[in-house]
Formats: sequence, C-alpha cells, structure tokens
Amino acid sequence: MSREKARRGFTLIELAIVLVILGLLLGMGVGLVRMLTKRNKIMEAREKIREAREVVNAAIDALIGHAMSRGCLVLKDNDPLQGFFSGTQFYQNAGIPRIKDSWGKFLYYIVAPEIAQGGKGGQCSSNKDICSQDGTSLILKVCKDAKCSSWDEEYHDIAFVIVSGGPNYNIQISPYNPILVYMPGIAVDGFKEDGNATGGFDDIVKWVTLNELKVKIGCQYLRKTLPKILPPRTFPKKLPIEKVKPIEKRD
Ligand SMILES: [Ca+2]
Repeated sequence: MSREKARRGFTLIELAIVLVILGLLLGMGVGLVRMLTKRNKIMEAREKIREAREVVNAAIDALIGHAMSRGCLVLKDNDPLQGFFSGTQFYQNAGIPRIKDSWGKFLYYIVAPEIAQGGKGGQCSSNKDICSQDGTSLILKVCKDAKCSSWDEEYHDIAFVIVSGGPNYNIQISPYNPILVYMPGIAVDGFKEDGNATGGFDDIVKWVTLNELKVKIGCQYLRKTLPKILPPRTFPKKLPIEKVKPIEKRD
C-alpha cells in the first residue's frame, strides 16, 4: 500500500515537472515567435528601403535619358517653390511615367533652374544646355541638427535631387536653396507642403552634380577638358531600421 502511495506521489511530481517543462517550452516558443516576427519586420523594412533606393535610381536614369535626348532637364510647369520644382507631376508632363517609392508615394524632384526647361520634347534653348553650363546655383547641405546650425557636408553645382519620403511616408528635407537634408533620426519636418508629421528623418535622398550629369550624357566628347567626377552619393547610407513605424498610406 505504501509503495502504491509512493508511486502515486512520484506520478504527481512527474506531472508537475512535465507541466513546468511544458510551461518553459511554451514560454520559449512565444519568445521565439516574437523574435522571429520582429526579425521578419526588420527584414521587410530593409527590403522596402532597398527597393526605394532602386526606384530612386530608376528615376535618375529616366532623367538622365531625358537630358541626353533634349540637352536639358525637365521642368514642372507650375513651380511653387521659389524657382525650384516639385516632382509630383513632372514625370507625367515630360512623358516619363510617374514613379512611386516602395511605400506608394510619388518621388520628389528638385532641379537647378539653369539647366531646366518645360515642354515634352524638342531640343532645349541654348541658354539651358547642360553641356554649356559651368555651374548651377543649387546647393545641398547635410545637416547635423534640425536648425542646420552645423552641417557635415556641403555640395555646390547640384543638377538635380530625387527624394523618397522614406518609411514614415513624409518628405522631411527642406526643398529651398540651399536644400537641407539631415542626419538619420533627427526630429525635423523641413517640407510643410507635404503635411506636418513628426518622427526622425528617414528620407532617401540622391543627388547628381552638374559635372556628373555632363559625364553621364556625354558632354566630355563635346569638350576638350574633362570635368571633374565625384563619386555618386546616396544619403543616408544607413537608416535606423529598428525605429521604423507603421506606415499610414495616403494619396
Ligand atoms: Ca521621411
């Protein structure tokens, strides 16, 4: 009889141990699922950023092709921005398909007025000819703070800039001259026309200088002196992926 009680007691202990182990395994499983879910979200966010960079590059290629055929860059007809130009319609006006980034938002375009002219086709006037220009008035700064009281880099003779609003769906650069872009994560909204939104700077910005554009469209074959070539720049090189917030889609 005592042996039977002992066996029953041992069975209960066994059950308790099994329950504890099951609880631990379940807890580990939940933790693992959470970790994998977070990892998947991070990978998905990275993939979208990679796609957005490709879309920005495709827009740049489209513009270079347009410049090659016309001799200058395309200009949006209605310019609300002090002589520089937003890109919500320009692709369509120029016969180039409008391009959205991987979050479903149209890219933003700024072009130097010295090398831009309206119209869908035909050669540009000689005073807008890219190969004839020695510089542009467009400047770009990479700011270290929201007021841009200090900046990391400054570039002159910018030909054009393409911007994706990034994961937070809000264009945050300052689109005037000088154009201001910011170090990743800085709380800033330099572009009120795109709506007010908070959050760290996460725009994907790429710019092409006049000299780079000259080389791309073949000006060097028309001139005796070869313009100085700088390496292409994409900003920022890295985004704070873990801080990516849910995207609220708008049109
Ligand atoms: Ca943004």
